Amino acid sequence: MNEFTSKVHRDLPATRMWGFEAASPGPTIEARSGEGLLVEWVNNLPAKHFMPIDHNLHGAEADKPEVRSIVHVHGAKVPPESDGYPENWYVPGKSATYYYPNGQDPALLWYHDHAMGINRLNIYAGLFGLFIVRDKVEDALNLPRGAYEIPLVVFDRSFRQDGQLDYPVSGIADAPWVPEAFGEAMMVNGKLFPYLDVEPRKYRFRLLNASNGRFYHFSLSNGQHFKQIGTDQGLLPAPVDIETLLVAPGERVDVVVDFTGQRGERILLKSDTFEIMQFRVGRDRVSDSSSLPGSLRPVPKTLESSAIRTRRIPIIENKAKNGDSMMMLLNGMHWDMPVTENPTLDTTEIWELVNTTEDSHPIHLHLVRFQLLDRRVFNEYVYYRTRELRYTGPVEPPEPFEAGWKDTIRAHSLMVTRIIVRFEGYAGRYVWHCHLLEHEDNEMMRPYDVVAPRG
Ligand SMILES: [Cu+2]
Repeated sequence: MNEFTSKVHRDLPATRMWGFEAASPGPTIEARSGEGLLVEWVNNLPAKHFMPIDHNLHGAEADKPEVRSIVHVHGAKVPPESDGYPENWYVPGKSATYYYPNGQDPALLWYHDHAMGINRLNIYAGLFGLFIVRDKVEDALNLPRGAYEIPLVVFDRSFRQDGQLDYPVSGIADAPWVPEAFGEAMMVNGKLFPYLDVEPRKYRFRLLNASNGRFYHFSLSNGQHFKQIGTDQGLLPAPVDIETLLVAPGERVDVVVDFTGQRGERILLKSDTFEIMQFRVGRDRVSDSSSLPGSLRPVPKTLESSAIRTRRIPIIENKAKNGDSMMMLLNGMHWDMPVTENPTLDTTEIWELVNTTEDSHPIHLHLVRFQLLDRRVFNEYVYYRTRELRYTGPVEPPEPFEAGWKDTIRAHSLMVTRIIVRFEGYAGRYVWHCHLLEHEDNEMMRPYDVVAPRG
């Protein structure tokens, strides 16, 4: 992890950033399923932070070193000591060597800082990169690959006129935390408003929303559809034709776009009114030997009957007297309260996320992959008064584009979102949290224990 400067656009002076080696996103790590690897994550950052630390936040008190970091690989099934527990941060001059067994299906994972109380600032400064797992089964599908498989890491930032990153503050000098951070400028793979020359053929784009708080509704300006082939944790059973991709912070989508009929066109990747990037399609016909098979990889449904326990977990917002958002809590609990989620290794549970807040929260569990069962609208007033769930709408099954393996799920506002999770791999202490980084840094994160079965 280093500090460096980077030209994000030809019309802007170079921007100070933090990243891996000298890049943000950092170098992409490629791994094969079942082949482990060791990474030494070296903190070579300066001693002073350049983002507004809020010392009121738990874990970021004034007696803590300003610059601390620890790396977590989002979506990786790893032993607890290699997962990057938020309190195990280390300072410049130190490093940690983590083991990634990669005993999991092919997927686009991503590594990023996870340091307690300043995670949102370290990631905004640039501490993230991609980690791709592959295997023979996926290779055999003959999807577009090599130069035709392109990761697109999308995130928003604000810049000052001198080209430097601008992170929003509350206006209260000794309490700068803001409940949500949105940038005005859209970045892809570390560049501002980039374009990509493409050939008139199929491409595989692996999209990651690495924003602190912004949700995207990706679409193409010519009305062309995406073929979505995968979710966070790997391939869908079959491609899904989709016009708009809704992607929350931390989520990934894997798509194929066919530019064959678009020779000479310029096509924008858009989100609502934002223009994200441009595809410039070549005029010359090319041959394309890649394929988009009708079936990809089976995703066996985890049956509700296999769950040994259902946990009902409210998501609650605490407001200040003036109505401002103070913090949002999982299960009404702060980070340093005793562990309440303690599933047994190799068992399956249903988690009912009862979102009583006005925000949609992307909820991420470390270690595991899971499936979305359904979502359902409920009466929040009855719930507040009695803690009873009175449903006021029909059961909404997963959309076809989220009917695969997930590790981050949108818990929609005023809905119950039910996921089914098998806790496999390792016993030990992990975390689960909201992936809106401003929420996560302000108590919307909880430790959880995977408990080894007795005997
Ligand atoms: Cu949240």
